Amino acid sequence: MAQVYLGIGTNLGDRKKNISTAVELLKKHNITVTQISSIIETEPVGYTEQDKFLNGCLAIETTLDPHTLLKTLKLIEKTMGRTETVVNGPRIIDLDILTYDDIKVDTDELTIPHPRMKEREFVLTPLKELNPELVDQLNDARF
Ligand code: PH2
Ligand code: MG
Ligand code: MG
Repeated sequence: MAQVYLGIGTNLGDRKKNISTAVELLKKHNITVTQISSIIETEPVGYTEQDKFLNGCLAIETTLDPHTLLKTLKLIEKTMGRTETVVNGPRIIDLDILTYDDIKVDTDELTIPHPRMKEREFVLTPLKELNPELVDQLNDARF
């Protein structure tokens, strides 16, 4: 079983419901959700002309390899009605792989650890709540 941290974000529609729907869909795909952080309201970063987000982090356990997990997360996003908009733009749900055990992945489709997580308070604050040691280690060589 791999120990994985996911970032979750939403700023369209019923944001609270979107978070709980995504958690239910993860479970339906046989992904074990072991921890859910506090869900915080955050100002949009990157593209600022959009509504505030709800953000949080999830700890999950899965037998899926990183690319299969990514495909599953994209499928869940699509199932929930996500469509492509502008980069960093509004989204009904966003599920990002932050870390996967302590492995590194660098392909066209996927980079692990998530390349922008270190600069994003909306990721670091909830992640710190779940695993403060991990956040402290983010500047170590293995990340
Ligand atoms: N996600 C982005 C871009 N900007 N801003 C906030 N506050 N929360 C997000 O989840 C977020 C963002 C791209 O994934
Ligand atoms: Mg994202
Ligand atoms: Mg994403």
